[in-house]
Amino acid sequence: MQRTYIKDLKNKIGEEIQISGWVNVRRDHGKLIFVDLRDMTGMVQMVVLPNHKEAHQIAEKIRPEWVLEVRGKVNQRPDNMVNTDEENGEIEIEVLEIKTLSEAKELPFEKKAELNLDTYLDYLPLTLRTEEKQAVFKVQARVIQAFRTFLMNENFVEIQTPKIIGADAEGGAGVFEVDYFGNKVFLATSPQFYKQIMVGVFEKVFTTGSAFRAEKHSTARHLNEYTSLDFEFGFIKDHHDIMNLENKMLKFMVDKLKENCQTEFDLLGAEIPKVPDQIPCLKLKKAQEILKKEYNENCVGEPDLEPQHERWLCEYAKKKYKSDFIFITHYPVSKRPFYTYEDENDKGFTKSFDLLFRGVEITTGGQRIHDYNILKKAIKDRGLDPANFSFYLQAFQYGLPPHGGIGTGLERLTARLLNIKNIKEATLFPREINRIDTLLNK
Ligand code: AMO
Repeated sequence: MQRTYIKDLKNKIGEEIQISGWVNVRRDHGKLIFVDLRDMTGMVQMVVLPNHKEAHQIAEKIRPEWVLEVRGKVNQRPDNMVNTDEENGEIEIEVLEIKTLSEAKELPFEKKAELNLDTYLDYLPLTLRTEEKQAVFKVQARVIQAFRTFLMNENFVEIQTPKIIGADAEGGAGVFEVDYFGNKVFLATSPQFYKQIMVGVFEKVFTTGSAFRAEKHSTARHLNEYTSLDFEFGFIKDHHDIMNLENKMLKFMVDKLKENCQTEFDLLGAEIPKVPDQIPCLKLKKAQEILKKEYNENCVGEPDLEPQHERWLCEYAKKKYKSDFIFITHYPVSKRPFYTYEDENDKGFTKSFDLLFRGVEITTGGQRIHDYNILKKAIKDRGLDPANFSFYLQAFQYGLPPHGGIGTGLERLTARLLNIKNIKEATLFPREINRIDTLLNK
């Protein structure tokens, strides 16, 4: 018999069917055994009657997470048993035969139990199976899909970039060293060099993949391995072209989330954000003046924003512009990686930006230096040796147009979309200083 997915059972009342899935819960009522079975499409209540002896004997033993193949009959529930709040609340499967595909050991805690973060992380193969966690990562999958679809519609070409690299792009960021057959190389902190090189090949490119940062601290917004959503394109006028494209991409993404993920947002009690036609945009200096005026915070002239400043600026953007997003531009040259373009009309400051969303920076982007000699000088000015970047520099010797792009942290974006406080809960298998799957100090 062919398998029926649980979501399709409603249309098969009175029919004999076969379903497969995991036991969510078993409840015994005298001789009747009720089992909720779930598959990738939903959940249904099954009842095992004592007259189906063989099935009943198996049902007496099964525990949550056992994997079953069940033959049964789809019955309409009696009126007094209908539960309109429940998915499939009007039907019930009368079990005729059970085949155990896999047993599960006793669970260490109730699936619905509130767990502390460490316990949640210790048992991910199990704790990821809740409806809430499924919702988080379904939304995340849709975020990537929307990013990809939007850019492909805009004629961008998807590329894959290496994760083992010879020289680091991001400067300030912590870098993991790797022993590569006796040579010291690094794990990529971003796809930066390669996406720029590929502008010389395809003009418009994007990539999604792991980026590695040797963050020595464990915070609610940092991971040691995260997923970076990057695009890069040529023939721009300035950084506004890039911000406009990201703005358009976010609008598309939010539309797709409304289309496909409203149930997941409702389940998690989160609101799909509105993306304005023009996300508000402030220069860093102006943002700092606002912080002083509105929040009595004197940070004017500081080279960067603190996390609390980002939260305040988002609060301000919500109040003043009714926007969950705000761009901050013109960070000082000294605070940005060497490839960042200096604004010729605002010397010392860059045509680069961060995008803040619900209190956290989710994107960095900007125009890049495309002139070989200026870039070489920028490398030297940082005390770095251009010879270490000779491979990347070739792209500029053989002609690169004015270009720029963005990098967005997928997990930060997911966390902010769904109001998840700690980024680790928006990451399937988070890597942090104390843990690679299991605690490192154990
Ligand atoms: P940046 O270093 O600001 O810029 O990183 C871009 C975005 O990546 C995310 N991110 C992180 N997420 C989780 N844990 C981390 N440790 C972490 N570090 C960064 C953030 C951040 O906004 N090459 C540039 C991008 C560009 O200009 O195109 C870059 O990597 O969401």
